[in-house]
Amino acid sequence: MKLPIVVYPNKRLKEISKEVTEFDASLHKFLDDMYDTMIESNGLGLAAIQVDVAIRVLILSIPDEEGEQSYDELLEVINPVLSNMTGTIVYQEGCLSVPTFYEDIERYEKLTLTYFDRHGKKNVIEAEGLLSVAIQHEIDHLNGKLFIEKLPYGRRKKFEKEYKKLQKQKTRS
Ligand code: QAP
Ligand code: CO
Repeated sequence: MKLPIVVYPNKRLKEISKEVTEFDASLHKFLDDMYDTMIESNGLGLAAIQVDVAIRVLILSIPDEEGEQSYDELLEVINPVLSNMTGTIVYQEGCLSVPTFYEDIERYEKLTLTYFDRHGKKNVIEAEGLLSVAIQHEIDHLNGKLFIEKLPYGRRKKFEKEYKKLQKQKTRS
């Protein structure tokens, strides 16, 4: 079932999400709903707070070389912790909670992610490139941060102006 997405400037997106303690059927149902929401919205990643639930859960589906998003490639990440961050990478990021805006953002190039899967099993993976960018973007959501907060002052001002203009257009139509 597709869930409604919380969009900027909704204050809910600033909340710090809480650790998951129960890896039960209701969590599994929620993860399935997050997947439907992400796929139907053409997303690569989604954090629980973006569908109005403040728990430390995110999902990622990075397309393969053919640009296909398959369910086997889906990463369900619960209570994530980052370590061994190295290097820098600039990537043009977007966000389902900031629709139609894309900006170049600098992140770590490589990192180690430690997390729990839906059954509460601990996993450790190494990530680089787009996967590394996506992990950092989604973990920022768990800490109440959006990618637009990383923009330099001038670009942030320009964004706010254009975003407000777009929202006015939306309310008129
Ligand atoms: C986060 O972003 C991310 O504006 C996921 O109109 C960002 O799925 C991961 C989207 C950069 C890796 C690199 C955005 C869809 C989707 C929009 C998304 C839109 C429709 C964004
Ligand atoms: Co986002």
